[in-house]
Amino acid sequence: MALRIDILTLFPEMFEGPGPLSSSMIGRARAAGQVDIRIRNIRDWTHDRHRVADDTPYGGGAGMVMKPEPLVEAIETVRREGGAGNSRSKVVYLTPAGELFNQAVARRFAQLDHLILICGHYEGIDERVRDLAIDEEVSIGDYVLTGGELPAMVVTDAVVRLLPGVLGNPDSARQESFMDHILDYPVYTRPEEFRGVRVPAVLLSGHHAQIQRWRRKMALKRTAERRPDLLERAALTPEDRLLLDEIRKEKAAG
Ligand code: 4GN
Repeated sequence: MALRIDILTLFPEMFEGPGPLSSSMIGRARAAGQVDIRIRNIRDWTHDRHRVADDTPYGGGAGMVMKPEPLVEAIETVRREGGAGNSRSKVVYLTPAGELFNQAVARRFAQLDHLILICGHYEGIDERVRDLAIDEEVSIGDYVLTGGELPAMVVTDAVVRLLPGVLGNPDSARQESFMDHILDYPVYTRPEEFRGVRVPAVLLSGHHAQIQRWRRKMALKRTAERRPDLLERAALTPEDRLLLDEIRKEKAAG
């Protein structure tokens, strides 16, 4: 069974039309039935004539708080639709206060049967929704947005591209590229010379082993320069260490 993702939002129009979840790889995955993405309007679970989903905060202060009843009812309904107890499901709230989202979290979510993403707005959700209905809180980075919709799209994209068959990969090949904690090597396409800048000669050589070695070296160099923190956690082979020595010597020589 394909992964199902429900996105609960007060602003479903943010997901309408051609957008990140309808284009490119994610759009194709949806069309091919590899993922079932549903945008759900939290307002559909209100019961009053004006479909009110927010209210003023107890204790006073600026802004509005998302009311608990519609949100919890929405989560309960959507969870039941997904098969509830018979499926691996997770309710995730997108918030700057959550655990930082990364490739490991994406891989974990890609193993689920049902992912339910909750988009907050205004001052956020009533704390009791967190206590009663949220399994996990995730942040896509240390900044504040007007709502959880963009983070939900980011998480969805990162998860869907890992699903078996979605990249056209048999399974796990591409998933490994960030897993080994090394940044990508630089890539080039035609023309051979662009505005005076040539493609590195080794890439035109047809010498496969040399090309592989150069790519690994450039990836290590880039990681050492930009993300030394990643390099510390990387599983480096003896050949990697030789390449890093070479890089250090070249740097010292200028
Ligand atoms: C998540 C939500 C940033 C993130 C958000 C993030 C909506 N901004 N870094 N904004 O993943 C207060 C209540 C802000 C909802 C929340």
